[in-house]
Amino acid sequence: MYRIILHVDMDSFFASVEQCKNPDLRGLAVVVGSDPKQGKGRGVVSTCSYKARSFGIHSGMPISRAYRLCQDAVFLPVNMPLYQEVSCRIMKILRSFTDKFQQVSVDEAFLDISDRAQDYKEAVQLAGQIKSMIRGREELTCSIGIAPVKSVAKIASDLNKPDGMTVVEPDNVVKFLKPLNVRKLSGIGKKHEEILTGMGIDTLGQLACFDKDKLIEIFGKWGSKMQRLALGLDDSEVKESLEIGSVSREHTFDKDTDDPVVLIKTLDMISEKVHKSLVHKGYSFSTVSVKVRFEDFTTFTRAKTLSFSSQDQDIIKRVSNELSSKFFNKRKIRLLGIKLSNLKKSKMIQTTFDYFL
Ligand code: TTP
Ligand code: MG
Repeated sequence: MYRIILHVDMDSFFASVEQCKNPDLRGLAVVVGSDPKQGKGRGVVSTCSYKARSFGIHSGMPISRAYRLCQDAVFLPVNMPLYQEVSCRIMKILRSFTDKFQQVSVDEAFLDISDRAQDYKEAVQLAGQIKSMIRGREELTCSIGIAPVKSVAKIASDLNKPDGMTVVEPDNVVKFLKPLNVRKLSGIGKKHEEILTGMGIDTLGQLACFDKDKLIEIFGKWGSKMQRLALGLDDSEVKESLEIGSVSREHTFDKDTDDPVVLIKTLDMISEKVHKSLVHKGYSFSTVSVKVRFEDFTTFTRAKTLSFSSQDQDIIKRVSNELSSKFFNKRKIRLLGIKLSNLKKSKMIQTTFDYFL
């Protein structure tokens, strides 16, 4: 018997919440980011409204570049407590539809509704109810993917944004995945895409029928997993994950280096990545750890715990700099990494989790 899984993802979440708070912003190009300073700051774009996207602006882009693309855009700072409050209410709505629920990030969740819907027709009706409840209560839109497995539901929710609904019935899974670019699969980033392209693999269909041993040789275990996912085979359950231990990112240099300028620049880049992941998951941290691996593979870690919980990117940069700079000017470095731990959900989100336990 097949399962029916929904992946719900809010549309341009931070920007849409800002538009709700200030309806004058509706229909405008709204850019939310760190250090926006009316487009003159040095931060990056967290997200932007769909109108802003039509100018080519997107998440991760420097604010200065966004400003060059659209000078009329409204630039706003990230107001995380507000987004977490709204997120908390949305998750509460979603939980009311099923016991099998899994929040994945501040604006997305999986729902296994196999027990609630007889078939895909009923699932579509239920998804419609979810959309109208979120619209009615929060004046926000979301996009929903419906499929028999989580990985396919996630891909589907992203295909018709904003305010979309994409249904992939069990018999259609392979056909649906076949023409899609490999990047659609969560877990395949830019680096893996480049390697796959080099192997002549652009689509999930090509990945699905590629020599499995070769994939394992290049990607290890992930090689066979990605091939299974490309075939629509994903037996992972929808289940609540209340705590994540840590968020970390590493960078291995193409060529070992002792150049302090390169090392500090790389550390800043890793700080940005790890911060992005933290914010996306809706956590704050109180411990920052760094990992330094020298050319001979000797590896050192150092950590610092703050007396408070934070989501501040500058703190990550400052502390990781302080902890790792002691290792600079010694031997050549092969790898740098940053880990954030002692993670906490915001108070609002914790209250909801407690309530439902
Ligand atoms: P996403 O769901 O990836 O993006 P989105 O909701 O803004 O837009 P979409 O309609 O395409 O789903 O991320 C949810 C929120 O997480 C987003 O509103 C802001 C935050 N975020 C960052 O802070 N940095 C990032 O690089 C990304 C991708 C998201
Ligand atoms: Mg979203």
